[in-house]
Amino acid sequence: MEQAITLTRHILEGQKAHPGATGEFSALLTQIALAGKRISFELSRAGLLGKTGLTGGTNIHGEAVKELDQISNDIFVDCFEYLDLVSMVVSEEMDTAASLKGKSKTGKYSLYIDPMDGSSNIEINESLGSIFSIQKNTNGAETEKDLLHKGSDQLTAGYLMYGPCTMLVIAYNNQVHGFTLDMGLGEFILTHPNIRIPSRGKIISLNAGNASKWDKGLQNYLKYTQEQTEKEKLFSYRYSGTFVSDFHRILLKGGTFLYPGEVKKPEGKLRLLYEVAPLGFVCEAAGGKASTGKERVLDIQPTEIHQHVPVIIGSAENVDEILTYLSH
Ligand code: P6P
Repeated sequence: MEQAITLTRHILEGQKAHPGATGEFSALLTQIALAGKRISFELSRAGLLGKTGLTGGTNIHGEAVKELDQISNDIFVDCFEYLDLVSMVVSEEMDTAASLKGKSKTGKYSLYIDPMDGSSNIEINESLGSIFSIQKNTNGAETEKDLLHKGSDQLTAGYLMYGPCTMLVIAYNNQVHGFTLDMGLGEFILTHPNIRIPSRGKIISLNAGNASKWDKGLQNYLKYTQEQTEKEKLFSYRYSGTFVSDFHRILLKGGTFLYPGEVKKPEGKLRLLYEVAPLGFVCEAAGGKASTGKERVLDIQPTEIHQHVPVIIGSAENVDEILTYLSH
Protein backbone atom coordinates (compact mmCIF):
# COMPACT_ATOMS: atom_id res chain seq x y z
CA MET A 1 0.00 0.00 0.00
CA GLU A 2 1.32 3.46 -0.92
CA GLN A 3 2.90 4.92 2.26
CA ALA A 4 0.92 7.93 3.50
CA ILE A 5 2.88 11.15 3.06
CA THR A 6 2.99 12.89 6.42
CA LEU A 7 3.58 16.63 6.74
CA THR A 8 7.00 15.80 8.17
CA ARG A 9 7.92 13.70 5.09
CA HIS A 10 6.48 16.36 2.77
CA ILE A 11 8.62 19.03 4.45
CA LEU A 12 11.79 16.89 4.47
CA GLU A 13 11.37 15.93 0.80
CA GLY A 14 10.82 19.60 0.00
CA GLN A 15 13.94 20.48 1.93
CA LYS A 16 15.99 17.88 -0.03
CA ALA A 17 14.74 19.46 -3.27
CA HIS A 18 16.22 22.81 -2.18
CA PRO A 19 19.94 22.12 -1.39
CA GLY A 20 20.37 25.58 0.14
CA ALA A 21 17.48 24.96 2.54
CA THR A 22 18.31 25.95 6.09
CA GLY A 23 15.54 23.94 7.75
CA GLU A 24 13.96 27.19 8.97
CA PHE A 25 10.87 26.84 6.78
CA SER A 26 10.46 23.26 8.01
CA ALA A 27 10.68 24.41 11.61
CA LEU A 28 8.05 27.11 11.04
CA LEU A 29 5.60 24.66 9.41
CA THR A 30 6.16 22.14 12.17
CA GLN A 31 5.17 24.69 14.81
CA ILE A 32 2.08 25.74 12.83
CA ALA A 33 1.05 22.08 12.69
CA LEU A 34 1.68 21.67 16.43
CA ALA A 35 -0.51 24.69 17.20
CA GLY A 36 -3.25 23.22 14.99
CA LYS A 37 -3.13 19.86 16.77
CA ARG A 38 -3.29 21.50 20.20
CA ILE A 39 -6.17 23.80 19.23
CA SER A 40 -8.05 20.90 17.62
CA PHE A 41 -7.72 18.99 20.90
CA GLU A 42 -8.97 21.98 22.93
CA LEU A 43 -11.96 22.42 20.61
CA SER A 44 -12.88 18.73 20.89
CA ARG A 45 -13.20 19.12 24.67
CA ALA A 46 -14.44 22.72 24.99
CA GLY A 47 -18.12 21.76 24.98
CA LEU A 48 -17.52 19.11 27.65
CA LEU A 49 -15.49 21.43 29.87
CA GLY A 50 -17.80 24.44 29.50
CA LYS A 51 -15.11 26.47 27.71
CA THR A 52 -17.34 27.91 24.98
CA GLY A 53 -18.05 31.13 26.83
CA LEU A 54 -16.69 34.65 26.98
CA THR A 55 -13.63 35.92 28.80
CA GLY A 56 -15.43 39.17 29.60
CA GLY A 57 -12.87 41.12 27.57
CA THR A 58 -13.14 42.77 24.16
CA ASN A 59 -10.50 42.93 21.43
CA ILE A 60 -9.34 46.05 19.60
CA HIS A 61 -12.22 45.63 17.16
CA GLY A 62 -14.73 45.86 20.01
CA GLU A 63 -15.58 42.17 19.63
CA ALA A 64 -16.28 40.08 22.75
CA VAL A 65 -13.35 37.69 23.27
CA LYS A 66 -14.29 34.02 23.68
CA GLU A 67 -12.29 31.75 26.01
CA LEU A 68 -11.22 29.77 22.93
CA ASP A 69 -10.00 32.95 21.19
CA GLN A 70 -7.65 33.49 24.12
CA ILE A 71 -6.68 29.80 24.46
CA SER A 72 -5.90 29.56 20.72
CA ASN A 73 -3.91 32.77 20.77
CA ASP A 74 -1.86 31.56 23.75
CA ILE A 75 -1.21 28.21 22.04
CA PHE A 76 0.22 29.90 18.96
CA VAL A 77 2.41 32.21 21.09
CA ASP A 78 3.57 29.22 23.15
CA CYS A 79 4.45 27.18 20.04
CA PHE A 80 6.69 29.97 18.74
CA GLU A 81 8.04 31.30 22.04
CA TYR A 82 10.94 28.82 22.17
CA LEU A 83 11.68 28.99 18.44
CA ASP A 84 14.30 31.67 17.86
CA LEU A 85 13.09 32.17 14.29
CA VAL A 86 10.04 34.28 15.11
CA SER A 87 10.36 37.63 16.84
CA MET A 88 6.96 39.31 16.72
CA VAL A 89 3.37 38.06 16.66
CA VAL A 90 0.48 40.12 15.29
CA SER A 91 -2.86 38.69 16.38
CA GLU A 92 -6.52 39.62 16.15
CA GLU A 93 -6.64 38.99 19.88
CA MET A 94 -3.71 41.23 20.86
CA ASP A 95 -4.07 45.03 20.60
CA THR A 96 -0.37 45.50 19.83
CA ALA A 97 2.25 43.27 18.24
CA ALA A 98 3.81 40.99 20.87
CA SER A 99 7.56 40.47 21.06
CA LEU A 100 8.40 36.85 21.90
CA LYS A 101 10.65 36.91 24.94
CA GLY A 102 12.48 40.03 23.78
CA LYS A 103 13.39 38.49 20.40
CA SER A 104 12.29 41.57 18.47
CA LYS A 105 15.93 42.22 17.56
CA THR A 106 16.94 38.74 16.44
CA GLY A 107 14.05 36.79 14.96
CA LYS A 108 14.15 36.49 11.15
CA TYR A 109 10.39 36.14 10.78
CA SER A 110 7.12 37.53 12.13
CA LEU A 111 3.87 35.62 12.56
CA TYR A 112 0.40 37.02 11.86
CA ILE A 113 -2.62 35.10 13.17
CA ASP A 114 -6.34 35.01 13.56
CA PRO A 115 -6.09 32.25 16.14
CA MET A 116 -9.78 31.35 16.24
CA ASP A 117 -11.66 32.46 13.15
CA GLY A 118 -15.44 32.21 13.38
CA SER A 119 -15.53 32.07 17.17
CA SER A 120 -19.14 33.32 17.10
CA ASN A 121 -19.92 29.76 15.90
CA ILE A 122 -18.32 27.95 18.84
CA GLU A 123 -21.56 27.42 20.76
CA ILE A 124 -23.31 25.87 17.74
CA ASN A 125 -20.49 23.41 16.94
CA GLU A 126 -19.98 24.92 13.47
CA SER A 127 -16.63 24.56 11.70
CA LEU A 128 -13.96 27.01 12.87
CA GLY A 129 -10.45 27.93 11.76
CA SER A 130 -7.08 29.50 12.48
CA ILE A 131 -5.45 31.69 9.87
CA PHE A 132 -1.68 32.26 9.72
CA SER A 133 0.85 34.20 7.71
CA ILE A 134 4.63 34.39 7.98
CA GLN A 135 6.71 37.31 6.72
CA LYS A 136 10.46 37.86 6.70
CA ASN A 137 11.65 40.79 8.84
CA THR A 138 13.29 42.59 5.93
CA ASN A 139 13.13 45.92 7.84
CA GLY A 140 13.90 44.43 11.28
CA ALA A 141 11.08 44.16 13.82
CA GLU A 142 11.61 47.06 16.19
CA THR A 143 8.30 48.81 15.63
CA GLU A 144 4.87 47.92 14.27
CA LYS A 145 5.76 49.89 11.15
CA ASP A 146 8.42 47.26 10.41
CA LEU A 147 5.67 44.62 10.35
CA LEU A 148 3.62 46.27 7.60
CA HIS A 149 4.52 44.04 4.65
CA LYS A 150 2.53 43.59 1.44
CA GLY A 151 0.66 40.29 1.11
CA SER A 152 2.70 39.47 -2.00
CA ASP A 153 5.81 39.26 0.22
CA GLN A 154 4.46 36.46 2.44
CA LEU A 155 6.86 33.54 2.85
CA THR A 156 3.93 31.23 3.49
CA ALA A 157 0.31 31.51 4.58
CA GLY A 158 -2.67 29.28 5.11
CA TYR A 159 -5.18 28.03 7.59
CA LEU A 160 -6.25 25.25 9.89
CA MET A 161 -9.87 24.20 9.53
CA TYR A 162 -11.52 22.51 12.50
CA GLY A 163 -14.44 20.70 10.86
CA PRO A 164 -15.58 17.07 10.86
CA CYS A 165 -11.84 16.54 10.55
CA THR A 166 -8.98 18.97 11.12
CA MET A 167 -7.19 20.16 7.99
CA LEU A 168 -4.06 22.20 7.41
CA VAL A 169 -4.02 24.07 4.09
CA ILE A 170 -0.77 25.82 3.30
CA ALA A 171 0.53 27.87 0.37
CA TYR A 172 4.18 28.39 -0.52
CA ASN A 173 6.26 28.45 -3.73
CA ASN A 174 3.03 29.21 -5.61
CA GLN A 175 1.51 25.86 -4.64
CA VAL A 176 -1.26 24.90 -2.20
CA HIS A 177 -1.32 21.61 -0.32
CA GLY A 178 -3.97 20.21 2.04
CA PHE A 179 -3.27 17.87 4.94
CA THR A 180 -5.79 16.00 7.08
CA LEU A 181 -5.06 15.22 10.73
CA ASP A 182 -4.92 11.50 11.54
CA MET A 183 -5.91 11.66 15.21
CA GLY A 184 -4.59 8.14 15.81
CA LEU A 185 -1.12 8.94 14.48
CA GLY A 186 -1.16 12.57 15.58
CA GLU A 187 0.16 13.38 12.12
CA PHE A 188 -1.11 15.55 9.29
CA ILE A 189 -1.41 13.39 6.13
CA LEU A 190 -1.17 14.84 2.60
CA THR A 191 -4.69 14.34 1.26
CA HIS A 192 -5.01 17.29 -1.16
CA PRO A 193 -1.73 17.72 -3.05
CA ASN A 194 -1.39 20.78 -5.30
CA ILE A 195 -4.91 22.23 -4.90
CA ARG A 196 -6.17 24.27 -7.88
CA ILE A 197 -9.33 26.38 -7.59
CA PRO A 198 -11.80 25.93 -10.48
CA SER A 199 -11.62 28.90 -12.89
CA ARG A 200 -15.36 29.39 -12.43
CA GLY A 201 -17.86 28.11 -9.87
CA LYS A 202 -21.50 28.55 -8.88
CA ILE A 203 -21.14 29.06 -5.15
CA ILE A 204 -21.62 32.56 -3.74
CA SER A 205 -20.76 33.07 -0.08
CA LEU A 206 -21.81 36.33 1.62
CA ASN A 207 -23.97 37.73 4.40
CA ALA A 208 -26.97 38.85 2.32
CA GLY A 209 -28.38 40.63 5.40
CA ASN A 210 -25.97 43.49 4.64
CA ALA A 211 -26.86 43.75 0.92
CA SER A 212 -28.83 47.02 1.19
CA LYS A 213 -25.65 48.76 2.41
CA TRP A 214 -23.51 47.63 -0.54
CA ASP A 215 -22.42 49.19 -3.81
CA LYS A 216 -25.37 49.46 -6.23
CA GLY A 217 -23.40 47.63 -8.91
CA LEU A 218 -22.85 44.71 -6.54
CA GLN A 219 -26.56 44.65 -5.74
CA ASN A 220 -27.24 44.40 -9.48
CA TYR A 221 -24.82 41.45 -9.71
CA LEU A 222 -26.60 39.65 -6.89
CA LYS A 223 -29.95 40.29 -8.58
CA TYR A 224 -28.54 38.72 -11.76
CA THR A 225 -27.41 35.64 -9.83
CA GLN A 226 -30.80 35.22 -8.18
CA GLU A 227 -32.68 35.61 -11.48
CA GLN A 228 -30.32 33.13 -13.16
CA THR A 229 -30.73 30.70 -10.28
CA GLU A 230 -34.48 30.40 -10.99
CA LYS A 231 -34.07 29.91 -14.74
CA GLU A 232 -30.77 28.13 -15.15
CA LYS A 233 -29.61 27.03 -11.67
CA LEU A 234 -26.23 28.72 -12.22
CA PHE A 235 -25.67 29.87 -8.63
CA SER A 236 -26.03 28.52 -5.08
CA TYR A 237 -25.64 30.61 -1.93
CA ARG A 238 -23.70 29.13 0.98
CA TYR A 239 -22.58 31.03 4.13
CA SER A 240 -21.43 29.73 7.52
CA GLY A 241 -20.06 32.87 9.17
CA THR A 242 -16.57 31.37 9.39
CA PHE A 243 -14.29 32.85 6.73
CA VAL A 244 -12.00 29.78 6.72
CA SER A 245 -14.87 27.33 6.13
CA ASP A 246 -16.59 29.46 3.52
CA PHE A 247 -13.28 30.03 1.71
CA HIS A 248 -12.33 26.33 1.88
CA ARG A 249 -15.58 25.42 0.10
CA ILE A 250 -14.81 27.99 -2.61
CA LEU A 251 -11.20 26.76 -2.94
CA LEU A 252 -12.31 23.18 -3.58
CA LYS A 253 -15.55 23.75 -5.51
CA GLY A 254 -15.14 27.18 -7.10
CA GLY A 255 -17.17 30.39 -6.79
CA THR A 256 -16.70 33.54 -4.71
CA PHE A 257 -16.70 34.71 -1.12
CA LEU A 258 -17.50 38.37 -0.56
CA TYR A 259 -17.29 40.58 2.49
CA PRO A 260 -17.74 43.97 0.78
CA GLY A 261 -17.35 47.41 2.22
CA GLU A 262 -20.55 49.30 3.02
CA VAL A 263 -21.45 52.78 1.82
CA LYS A 264 -20.89 54.10 5.36
CA LYS A 265 -18.14 51.59 6.21
CA PRO A 266 -16.06 51.25 3.01
CA GLU A 267 -13.22 49.42 4.79
CA GLY A 268 -15.38 46.35 5.49
CA LYS A 269 -15.04 43.99 8.46
CA LEU A 270 -12.25 41.51 7.72
CA ARG A 271 -8.65 42.25 8.68
CA LEU A 272 -5.93 42.51 6.04
CA LEU A 273 -2.78 41.16 7.71
CA TYR A 274 -4.17 38.02 9.36
CA GLU A 275 -7.37 37.18 7.46
CA VAL A 276 -7.63 38.59 3.92
CA ALA A 277 -3.97 38.67 2.82
CA PRO A 278 -3.22 35.08 3.98
CA LEU A 279 -6.30 33.65 2.25
CA GLY A 280 -5.63 35.88 -0.77
CA PHE A 281 -2.14 34.34 -0.91
CA VAL A 282 -3.64 30.83 -0.81
CA CYS A 283 -6.26 31.71 -3.42
CA GLU A 284 -3.76 33.16 -5.90
CA ALA A 285 -1.35 30.23 -5.39
CA ALA A 286 -4.27 27.94 -6.33
CA GLY A 287 -4.99 30.00 -9.47
CA GLY A 288 -7.73 32.27 -8.11
CA LYS A 289 -8.04 36.00 -7.42
CA ALA A 290 -8.49 38.24 -4.37
CA SER A 291 -9.58 41.86 -4.77
CA THR A 292 -10.89 44.64 -2.55
CA GLY A 293 -13.11 45.65 -5.47
CA LYS A 294 -10.63 48.39 -6.29
CA GLU A 295 -7.23 46.68 -6.14
CA ARG A 296 -5.47 43.32 -5.82
CA VAL A 297 -5.37 42.40 -2.11
CA LEU A 298 -1.72 41.29 -2.23
CA ASP A 299 -0.62 44.67 -3.64
CA ILE A 300 -1.94 46.67 -0.67
CA GLN A 301 0.72 48.45 1.37
CA PRO A 302 -0.67 48.10 4.93
CA THR A 303 -0.83 51.25 7.07
CA GLU A 304 -1.57 49.65 10.43
CA ILE A 305 -1.57 46.12 11.83
CA HIS A 306 -5.33 45.78 12.40
CA GLN A 307 -6.58 47.51 9.28
CA HIS A 308 -9.77 46.24 7.63
CA VAL A 309 -10.27 45.70 3.91
CA PRO A 310 -13.25 44.66 1.79
CA VAL A 311 -12.77 41.37 -0.06
CA ILE A 312 -13.99 39.56 -3.16
CA ILE A 313 -12.07 36.27 -3.34
CA GLY A 314 -12.36 33.04 -5.33
CA SER A 315 -12.47 31.73 -8.90
CA ALA A 316 -10.72 34.11 -11.31
CA GLU A 317 -13.57 34.28 -13.83
CA ASN A 318 -16.18 34.94 -11.13
CA VAL A 319 -14.10 37.67 -9.47
CA ASP A 320 -13.46 39.36 -12.84
CA GLU A 321 -17.18 39.22 -13.65
CA ILE A 322 -18.14 40.81 -10.32
CA LEU A 323 -15.58 43.60 -10.79
CA THR A 324 -17.25 44.58 -14.07
CA TYR A 325 -20.50 45.27 -12.14
CA LEU A 326 -18.96 47.47 -9.43
CA SER A 327 -19.59 51.19 -9.75
CA HIS A 328 -16.38 52.97 -10.76
P1 P6P B 1 -20.79 38.43 9.82
C1 P6P B 1 -15.96 35.75 12.02
O1 P6P B 1 -16.28 36.60 13.09
C2 P6P B 1 -15.51 36.63 10.86
O2 P6P B 1 -14.40 37.39 11.22
C3 P6P B 1 -15.21 35.78 9.64
O3 P6P B 1 -14.71 34.53 9.98
C4 P6P B 1 -16.56 35.68 8.96
O4 P6P B 1 -16.46 35.51 7.55
C5 P6P B 1 -17.20 37.04 9.29
O5 P6P B 1 -16.58 37.50 10.49
C6 P6P B 1 -18.68 36.90 9.53
O6 P6P B 1 -19.20 38.20 9.74
O7 P6P B 1 -20.92 39.93 9.85
O8 P6P B 1 -21.39 37.82 8.58
O9 P6P B 1 -21.25 37.73 11.07
